[in-house]
Amino acid sequence: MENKTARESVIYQIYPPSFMDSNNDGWGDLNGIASRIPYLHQLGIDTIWLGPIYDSPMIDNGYDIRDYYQIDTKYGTMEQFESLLDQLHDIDMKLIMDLVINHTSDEHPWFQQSKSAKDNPYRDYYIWRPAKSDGAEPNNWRSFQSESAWTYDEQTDEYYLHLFDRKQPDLNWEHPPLRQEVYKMIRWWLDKGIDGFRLDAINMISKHPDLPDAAEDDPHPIGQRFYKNGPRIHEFLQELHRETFAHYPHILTIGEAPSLTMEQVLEYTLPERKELNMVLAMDMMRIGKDPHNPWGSADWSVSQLKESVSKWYEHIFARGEYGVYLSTHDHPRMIPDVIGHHEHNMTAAKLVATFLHLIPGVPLVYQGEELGLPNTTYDRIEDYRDQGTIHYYKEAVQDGKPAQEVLAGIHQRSRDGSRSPMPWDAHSENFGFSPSDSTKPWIPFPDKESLTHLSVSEQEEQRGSVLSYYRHLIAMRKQFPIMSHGSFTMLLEDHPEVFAFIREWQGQRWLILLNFADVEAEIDWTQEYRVFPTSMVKILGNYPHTAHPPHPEEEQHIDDLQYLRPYEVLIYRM
Ligand code: TEU
Repeated sequence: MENKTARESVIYQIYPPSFMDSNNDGWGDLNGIASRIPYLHQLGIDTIWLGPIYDSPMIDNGYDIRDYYQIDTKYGTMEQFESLLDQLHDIDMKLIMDLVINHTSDEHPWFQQSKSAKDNPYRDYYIWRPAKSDGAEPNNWRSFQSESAWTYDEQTDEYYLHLFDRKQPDLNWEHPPLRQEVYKMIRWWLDKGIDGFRLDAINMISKHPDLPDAAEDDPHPIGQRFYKNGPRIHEFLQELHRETFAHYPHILTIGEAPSLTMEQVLEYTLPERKELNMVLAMDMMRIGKDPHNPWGSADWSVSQLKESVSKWYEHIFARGEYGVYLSTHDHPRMIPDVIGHHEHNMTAAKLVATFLHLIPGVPLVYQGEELGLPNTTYDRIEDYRDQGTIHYYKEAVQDGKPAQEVLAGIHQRSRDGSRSPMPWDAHSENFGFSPSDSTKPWIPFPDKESLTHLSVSEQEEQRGSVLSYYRHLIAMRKQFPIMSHGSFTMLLEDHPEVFAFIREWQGQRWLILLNFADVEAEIDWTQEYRVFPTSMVKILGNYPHTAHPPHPEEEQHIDDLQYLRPYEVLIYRM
């Protein structure tokens, strides 16, 4: 895709199990999504990233693919998929699919063949190794689920590698026939007219050929330095591009490629390298999380946020593209990190929204973020569905940790925190997620009372709702190219609470002020020669009486602006 267009996108992530159920099985589906097209259209987004909907045993909600060419019956049929795609295209909306090619399900026929015999033609589609001479596993890598990255298979007396769950064996990209099969499948989908892909865990497809042991103090997950950004990654991506994407010039390709350096990001995304259109900037979501312990928390601070935004802007913006997101199906929602006081929840949700749409980078909105949904926590482990969460709970409790303490960590960090169903309708027992009131969703709704006023039906009624604020912001992004293309200058760099910056584009200058604290913040402009003295006009704010549409143009002076209220947002044209 041409970079100008890519940069102007607003992408919305649909997590299919939890978006909308049309056939009353408590599980989201394609017809459910189709029934909500008017909602998506009104939100103003132009591109949908649809989570995996392929045939799957669903141990990882579809990131474990059994058949790349089939729609899972839980989601519907291929006809329904094609109809959804047509309906979206009719209103100029794009659909990109999740492409999971680092691994498949262990129920995929390739794996079934592969495990059956060492001389099976599919053997090398996956990564098999014998035990070490002392009987130990082939190496000491741990999976993202924290268990060993190897599972023993009796049939051929060898271990297979899986960076994720044991039911998600890693594909062997060193094996050319496997790569050709993958390319064929990708072309098949692109020939259907889809608009591109989000490539799952794509920087992990090239493993160090020796699969060496990692140092014992390696960060979680142990062994990653030998498979993240591995030796042949760019050779594989360029071949992938040549064999597939190059023949479909209008598509968008977005790589999920955690923990890259900025130099590495450019290697994935510089247009002349012909690999991917963009990668996702994931580090903002990692703030507040302990890098060494997937269940531990760390401090969250505005200065870390500033560091991340500046880093991506300075190194990438002038030369390549990147997507920015603050929540997704893999991370707890961001709001709780930001929020201190419940009375300010909605104001804080609008602050988060403004931040996402005003910083440089292509915004990705995760379903429910536009409602200001908080992170979901359950009091009983039985309500959790994520395998990694359940595995961790069992292990920790077995090791003698008090259950309450374990649950507290899970509340902070479980992926299920962002996976509860969309609350569509406040008047229905199950929030209109399924047609029948009595249908239980696959994962429970959080506390009903708190959810009622956050539902779509309630928010559509309220002028000052988070939903209407999102709609407004997205419309602004379409109207004002400065929001996508403008340069970025950080102000008040050392302010511990206020995130302030200027965006500039073709003679226009906007000043954006965001107070991330739950208390009033004081601003001292004297050091900021770049804005002083300046007269300006307010465009947007998130406090009720300053809400959009803006007041009639009224000049203000920067030196009158000395305080920001808790979680206040102000945007000015200078
Ligand atoms: O996530 C891959 C990923 O790279 C991890 O860093 C992710 O942040 C981690 O699992 C969080 O606990 C992708 C998908 O987004 C995820 O849902 C899948 O489970 C995973 O790949 C395997 O397909």
